[in-house]
Amino acid sequence: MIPARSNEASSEKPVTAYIGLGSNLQQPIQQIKQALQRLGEIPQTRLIVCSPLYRSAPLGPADQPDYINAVAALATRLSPLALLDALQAIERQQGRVREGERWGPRTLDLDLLLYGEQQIHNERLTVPHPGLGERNFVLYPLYDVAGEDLLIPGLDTLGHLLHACPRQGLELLETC
Ligand code: ROI
Repeated sequence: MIPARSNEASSEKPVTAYIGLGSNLQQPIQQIKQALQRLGEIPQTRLIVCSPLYRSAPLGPADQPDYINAVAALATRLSPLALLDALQAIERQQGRVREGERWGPRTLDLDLLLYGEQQIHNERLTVPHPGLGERNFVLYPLYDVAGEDLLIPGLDTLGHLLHACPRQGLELLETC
């Protein structure tokens, strides 16, 4: 008999998933570094590489601190929703409260940007992450870890998206 596949594991072969990290509260640089360490501890998942850290002007209400942003590449055997659960658990561990103002400041945001070449749309998850194509604080660190040939499903190559996205307001800080 073939055992039913648990909904935790999605495939025999690891999938490359890209995670966007952002923080603008409670020592944002430390928040991002702590989160990167925790990404490496997710079950059935390996941290492949992380981008440098960037400081970025807030998108949304301007009366909030600048953000620290980065992108990490993971190799994971978790399904997209199991990975999302793991990301949200890390956000909670680092003091994220979800009742706050929409587009308001936050201790930690972990966005599932890409999951292999899949396009996913359900009540919990949209992949590629909405807004990915216009956000310089996502595209530039994504380029650092994935290069210009990366195909963003349903959109374009990363190189083309970058050309259309000014770097304004983004400051390179340090390697992680
Ligand atoms: N703005 C910047 N610069 N970086 C973010 O990570 C970020 N995250 C958000 C909103 C509030 C949209 N603005 C942001 O969720």
